[in-house]
Amino acid sequence: MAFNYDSYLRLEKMPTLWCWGCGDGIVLKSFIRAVEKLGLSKDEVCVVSGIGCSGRFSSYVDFNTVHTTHGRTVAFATGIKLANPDKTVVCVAGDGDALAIGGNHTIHGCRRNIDMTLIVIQNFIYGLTNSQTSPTTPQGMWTVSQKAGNIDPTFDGCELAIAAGASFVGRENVTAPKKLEKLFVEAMKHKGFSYIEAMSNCHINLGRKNKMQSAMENLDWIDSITMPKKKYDALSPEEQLNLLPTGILKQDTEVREYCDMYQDIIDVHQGKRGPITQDDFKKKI
Ligand SMILES: Cc1ncc(C[n+]2csc(CCOP(=O)(O)OP(=O)(O)O)c2C)c(N)n1
Repeated sequence: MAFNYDSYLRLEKMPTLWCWGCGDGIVLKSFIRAVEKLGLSKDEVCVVSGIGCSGRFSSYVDFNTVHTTHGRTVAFATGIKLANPDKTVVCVAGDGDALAIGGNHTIHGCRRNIDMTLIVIQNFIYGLTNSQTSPTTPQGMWTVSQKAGNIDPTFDGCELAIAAGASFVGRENVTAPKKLEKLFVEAMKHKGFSYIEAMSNCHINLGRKNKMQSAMENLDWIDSITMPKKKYDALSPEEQLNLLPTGILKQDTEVREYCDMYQDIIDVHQGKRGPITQDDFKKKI
């Protein structure tokens, strides 16, 4: 029997504003399948998104949703999670949203290891506002803000999340929707901050001006610069240059989660326990 996506969608919001062939729809459907696999009711999930094409995500899904300001997804989601620790909180943001204007919140969400999943729809560009450079735009590419070619060095959001302390980090391409779904399942099951990059195409605002005229050409390019972690790890550092590993890149279940630690503070103030000491933290330094 065909999967019933409709029961998870706000059908009155259809069709989406996403361009024909945009990968955001694949992320949306993979996410919905993951929620169903986890057996979560719609009320158990809260989706928070910022501004951007990716930001429309929260309008389309029939969960508890917040469509918040550009770059503030993790900040809003942190408040929501602390007040509702039982909810499965998921942020959806673009690479501009999560890594440029919202980079600070992303770093500190990772550092706190608060239990939520941040899905970054990584399309290498500011899509909604028509092609400005983002922190993940490859050098040399045309953007509307750097028409002579982007000179800004890029960074790898997954490496950033690992370094900042996210306890679960992964990346998958929209060309592998089943793998993406599996990664979402693992990320949402994980207790702690999960950072996921869903590598997607923006053939309209990135591709057209960079010799990738169609969605397929843009997706082929993404496939050409990504590789499963196992294969990637077997390469020399020189061979790894300009390639991005996919799959689960970090999974640490030893680090304490922020809502649990916050409960410790509540317990201290309610006289249920003594003050918090360094022994309360298992985190390796
Ligand atoms: C504070 C603020 N600054 C700038 C904007 C304009 N703006 C809206 S979306 C966006 C970037 C979108 O790019 P990205 O976050 O990568 O998401 P995408 O559209 O590619 O999914 C910008 C700069 C805004 N809405 N608010």
